[in-house]
Amino acid sequence: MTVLNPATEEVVATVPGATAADVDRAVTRAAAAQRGWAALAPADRARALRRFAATVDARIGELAALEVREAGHTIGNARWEAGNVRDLLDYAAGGVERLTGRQIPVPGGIDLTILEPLGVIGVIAPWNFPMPIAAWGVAPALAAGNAVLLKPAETTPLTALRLAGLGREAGLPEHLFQVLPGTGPVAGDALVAHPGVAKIVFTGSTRVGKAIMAKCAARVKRVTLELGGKSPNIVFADADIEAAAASAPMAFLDNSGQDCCARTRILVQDTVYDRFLELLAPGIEAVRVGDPADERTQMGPLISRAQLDRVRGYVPGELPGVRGDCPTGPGFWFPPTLLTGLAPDAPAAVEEVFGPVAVVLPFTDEDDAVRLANATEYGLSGSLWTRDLGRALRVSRAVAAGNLSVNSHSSVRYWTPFGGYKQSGLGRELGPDALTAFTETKNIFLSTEV
Ligand code: TXE
Repeated sequence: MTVLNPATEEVVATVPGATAADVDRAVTRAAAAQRGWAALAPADRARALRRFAATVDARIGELAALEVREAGHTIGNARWEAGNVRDLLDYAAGGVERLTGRQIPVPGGIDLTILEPLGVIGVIAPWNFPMPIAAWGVAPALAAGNAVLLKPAETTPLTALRLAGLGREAGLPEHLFQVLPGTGPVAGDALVAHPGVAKIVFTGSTRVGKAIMAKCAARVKRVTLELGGKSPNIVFADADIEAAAASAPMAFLDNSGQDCCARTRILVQDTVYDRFLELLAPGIEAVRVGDPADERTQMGPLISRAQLDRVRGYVPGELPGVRGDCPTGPGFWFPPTLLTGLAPDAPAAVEEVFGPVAVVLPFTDEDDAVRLANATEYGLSGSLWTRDLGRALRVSRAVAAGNLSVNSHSSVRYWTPFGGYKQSGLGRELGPDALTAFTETKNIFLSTEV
């Protein structure tokens, strides 16, 4: 597989793709490594993960530079992402000794509920946040006593391979955490189909997620899905309009809009619609798009030509709206774009574009806002801006999404749960229950009457 720098289209590296036979070998080796890992004292497992975190911490700059080259992320974002991997490993390490079972009173004996690791976990990661999303699965899965096989996306295998190297450098047992670069239909599918893989953690498109879920059903394989989103950013007339308008551009332009939580549907109460647009438009035009390695850059390129074509398909040039500037090429550039005057059910208003594109739509009252917010098949996240506490809670409850933020756009923290309603996903990642998702619960009853 050829890895391109999306900002320049230069070849960064070529990486051999794993075959089904490679996956099979990796599963056998991972299963052997897992038995020893699960038998370790919790403190020793925790210590190993902390060493892994420290090794990542010492290489933040190197990992970030690699992310800039293979994914086109701005250097500031890339540094944050590498730091996030360190934090995820540290947080998971802190959970190892707290992963405990229960004793539930039952007459005539003693009842034990114990948590067992699942075995070998397959993590299929996307390219939009290659390092953090991989670590969302890898860190808690390892902490709970599992082995992990990580299949990175075709376009972004390099940071994943480097992370596996750092794991070994930190002293993780051989074969416990392996990276299998390869294509979805070959390496990804082989992981999904393999009887030795106990659970699949997938982040990617809803289309592929559904196919993976169907395949997992054949073996009742455990599966966690984190799929697309089309998140609303609801601005009520009683909000701090200036603050809402100032934060709205980067809430959909960060990572060039290639973010499942991007607030791409800006819903504004009709009485403040014109004023909000007046404040918002200059903010979009002012976003600095260009060389992702430049510290001042706010937005880089899209990941690939295919993604650029997809975004262009949703946004033909003649659509009305506000557009910023971007380089012409080489590289996969698309300008910050806000579409105005679209019908609420236009494809760009309800489907995930996954580019620097948002729509702005007016609403009349609270019920109308909730109706519009819920009018997609997705339900991952959303924001609402209001000074009315009652409204904040009512609307947060009424929007069918896994992660809501009030007067903020923050959705993802490694210590709070994250995941989607409806077709945005299945199961939750991160947060205090992250390790439990990588265990099986076993109940044992011991009679005291025999
Ligand atoms: O995703 P794919 P693509 C959305 C976003 C984007 C669209 C297409 O809307 O525009 O999906 O992106 C692996 N068996 N998101 O085509 O194909 C693949 O190799 C097993 C949202 O890149 O779903 C990669 O590792 N695995 C999103 C991973 O699935 C398979 C992140 C994701 O790729 C497979 C990315 C198969 N048959 C895209 N086919 C988010 N939720 O953040 C592919 N893969």
